Amino acid sequence: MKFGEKLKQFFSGKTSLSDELFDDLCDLLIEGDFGAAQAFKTVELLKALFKKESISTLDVIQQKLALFLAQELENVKPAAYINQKDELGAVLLLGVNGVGKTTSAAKLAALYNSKYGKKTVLAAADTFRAAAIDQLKIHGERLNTRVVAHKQGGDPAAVVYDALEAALSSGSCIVIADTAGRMHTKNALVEELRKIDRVVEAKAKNTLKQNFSYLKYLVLDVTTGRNAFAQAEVFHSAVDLDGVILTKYDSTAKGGVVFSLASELQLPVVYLCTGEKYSDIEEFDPVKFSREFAGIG
Ligand SMILES: Nc1nc2c(ncn2[C@@H]2O[C@H](COP(=O)(O)OP(=O)(O)OP(=O)(O)O)[C@@H](O)[C@H]2O)c(=O)[nH]1
Ligand SMILES: [Mg+2]
Repeated sequence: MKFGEKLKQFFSGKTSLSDELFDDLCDLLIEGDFGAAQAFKTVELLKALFKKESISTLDVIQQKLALFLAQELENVKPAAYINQKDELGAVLLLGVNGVGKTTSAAKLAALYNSKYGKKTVLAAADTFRAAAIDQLKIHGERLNTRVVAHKQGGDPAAVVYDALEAALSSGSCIVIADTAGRMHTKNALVEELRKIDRVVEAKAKNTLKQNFSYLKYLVLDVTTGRNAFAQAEVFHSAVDLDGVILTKYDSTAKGGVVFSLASELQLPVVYLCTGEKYSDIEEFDPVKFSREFAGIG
């Protein structure tokens, strides 16, 4: 059951507003992967509204909750997307093991092509495992997209550099770099990301004359709940992320972590992935997401 369904049932099962109801709502928000402090703050705000505006019906509280949540998401820096006018661009996909980086790289290649009419180059910057390079090559073949790869064990920054060169020579192209899954607790691996980041920055500044979109997206598996937030904190402090791709929002996902990413890290979600097919990706819509989370619609 989606979390919004739970909230819907919660509201429909109650008849009147009471302190107990607000306490239960707080517990439910925490269960939905809200941080405890934030759940408490949200419920206090609703309580204050309830007293000030003498709200007496539950559906108004539910509407106010959805509105408040959407505002929280809209208060962060605007979601950063590839500028369609830019001839060249690079998107770096980061994240821990198994969250869906490689799948998301392929989905983005398909999306940029179908939506913006852009060519893409996939950069196999996950050089840890030979299988990872092969996995990206299979996607490249299916999508008819060039894949730039080196040998297993190679320098990931060099792969991204070569992919940028390939994009440059083809005129108009977006590089999408798949990187190795790394524990956010391992400093050496996080340092390696900084190196890739420096290479792209330097290339953009020194060589590329055209306007250049450069985006760093963290891929988070929404089913990992609050752990996803801990991952975001580390990656964001290492490389200053532009946004989050939230994957696996297709099963029993809760999704409350989205509000912590916004309010505590000012980090917007840019895409929501809801399955394994190339088309299972959509631009994140804060109002729609908040309404769904609050069990409306
Ligand atoms: N249901 C669902 N499955 C997904 C989604 N995105 C990725 N997956 C699946 O999650 C698994 C891991 O995906 P990968 O793309 O290989 O993840 P990764 O982050 O590249 O993994 P590593 O390279 O091992 O770190 C695969 O079985 C994917 O099919 C999604 O949005 N929904
Ligand atoms: Mg991978």
